[in-house]
Amino acid sequence: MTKTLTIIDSHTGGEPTRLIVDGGPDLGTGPLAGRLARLRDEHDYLRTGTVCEPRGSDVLVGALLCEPHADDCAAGVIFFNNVGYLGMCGHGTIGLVKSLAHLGRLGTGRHRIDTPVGVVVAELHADGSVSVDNVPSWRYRKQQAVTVPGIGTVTGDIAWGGNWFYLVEQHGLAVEPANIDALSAFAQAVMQALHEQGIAGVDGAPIDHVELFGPSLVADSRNFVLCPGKAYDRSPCGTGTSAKLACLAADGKLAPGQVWRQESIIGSVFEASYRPAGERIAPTIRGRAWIGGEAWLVFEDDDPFAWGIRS
Ligand code: PYC
Repeated sequence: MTKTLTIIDSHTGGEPTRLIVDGGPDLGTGPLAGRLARLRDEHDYLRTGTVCEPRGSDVLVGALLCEPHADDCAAGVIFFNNVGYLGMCGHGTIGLVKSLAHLGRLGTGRHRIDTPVGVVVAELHADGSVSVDNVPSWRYRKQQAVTVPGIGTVTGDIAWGGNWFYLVEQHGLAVEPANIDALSAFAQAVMQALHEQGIAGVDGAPIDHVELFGPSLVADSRNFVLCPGKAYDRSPCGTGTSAKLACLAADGKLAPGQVWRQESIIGSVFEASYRPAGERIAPTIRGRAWIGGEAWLVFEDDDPFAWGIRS
């Protein structure tokens, strides 16, 4: 039987989010982490059908709107991309809030959002921007070296911002749009070397994002973020900016409440700051999303690629 899904497409500083509003599988109840596992194990076709080609592309992040489990949440969400699932997604949360506001389901003010890695609080501001109080973030390792074949020794910090990041300041590359191929190749080589050498986050959690930094003319820094599926983030990356704040805070380079402006490789900017949270920090990321479309995705019975071409 032909199946349809209702979606809203948005982009946050250039990075797209496809929100599935209706038509997804029944994942039962309980914490979002358990429902993510059911989606991954029993209904992965939803991910591949909505974000992989021929309907999607490597850069698209999917978001499945769910009933929340945690108290007083306005919505629950599970994020995924061309190769798997994301614990949290900053640009995606900004896109989610914009899309729910577009549907008339949210107004200005603060809203709790349930995710597989905990509750985040998002605020829709009167000017249309959205700030996200992200999950507690922290630096796990300072200046961890990795030997990268063909490149040499690279050093970077390992930090958690809702996903695991390896953050590199010294790489010898210009962080400019004209250099995206070289930045991608470098970051992919680093990611592969990290995996091969068993350099990981807590409990061996794979580091699935590599973040490279350079100077910016309009912000405090410009970044290039390689995502797990080898696409680069067009936005400054909410979880990556949270990881960056954790490193700056740990080095005593950014005071609580001080604003850090993070520019993306294509020139979009997030504003970020943090509050101390014990050994960790509580980051807030502010950015803007825009609606790109409202549609029904149609999955025909006899379409051999109805549920996507796996990356
Ligand atoms: O904004 O956190 C983010 C994000 C993660 C992957 C792509 N964007």
